[in-house]
Amino acid sequence: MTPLIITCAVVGAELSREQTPSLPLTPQEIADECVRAAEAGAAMVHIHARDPQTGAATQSADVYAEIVARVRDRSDVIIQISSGGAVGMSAAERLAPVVDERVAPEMASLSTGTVNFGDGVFWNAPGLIREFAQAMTARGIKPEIEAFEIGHTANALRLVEEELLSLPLHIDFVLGVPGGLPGEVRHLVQCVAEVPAGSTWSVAGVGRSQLPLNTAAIVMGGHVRTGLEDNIYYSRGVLSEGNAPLVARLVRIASEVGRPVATPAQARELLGLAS
Ligand code: KMH
Ligand code: ZN
Repeated sequence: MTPLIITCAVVGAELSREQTPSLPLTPQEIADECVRAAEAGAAMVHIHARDPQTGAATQSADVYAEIVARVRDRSDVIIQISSGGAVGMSAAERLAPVVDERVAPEMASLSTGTVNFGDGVFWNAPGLIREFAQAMTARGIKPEIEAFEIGHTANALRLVEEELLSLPLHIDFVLGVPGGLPGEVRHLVQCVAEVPAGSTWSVAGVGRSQLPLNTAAIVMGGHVRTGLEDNIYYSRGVLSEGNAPLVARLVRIASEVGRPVATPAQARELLGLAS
């Protein structure tokens, strides 16, 4: 069986310490969480930066550079930074860490469509998507396509036709966002049918859909994203004590069904990243 790539989204942009005390906020805390997730079995981390003073989401290249340096010092985990940032950020703000040479991530998220996001709108107009794709391709940064709706895969394939992206893609279906495609297994099955041959996919389920969707992906041959960004609970009403327990549980499930877990080196090979 293809080794399972576990991605851990350690912090996100929307959560606060009031919701979970284990949310990492400073560069040191975020880097520590990345390393703990990697030690638990994650081959990749999806990183958002937070303002060290206020804890608010930031796309400051300075802060990203510090987090990334701290992770690289201690781990060979694949670093994927967010180009999504938080609802309401401008395109230039969101792109800042992607184009900063000090950050130079191997991967960055690339949302390929606008979606309602709770009471807000996560705005990804065609021009913005093209600009982001071009910026990543020009720097050799592999995008992780974030698909919140089934049509977002078709939007990514349009970028391939326009030669702004190249195959194979890596597509992460982010399901269960209030305002986006819901997070039942039947929705995932529909999404997977749209993945072009030779491309890889993973699934992130928001809230209570995280564990069932991750489990389905493990047996379907896809990959998984877990982490506090998508879900802060370990079980009903019980907060997860950080990211590592969520990762460790997926390692155990994979082991029970005979699916090996990818090391960062194996993940790089599966994703076509330079090693
Ligand atoms: N914070 C969300 C509005 C990404 O990281 O690329 C967008 C997001 C997607 O988290
Ligand atoms: Zn994110």
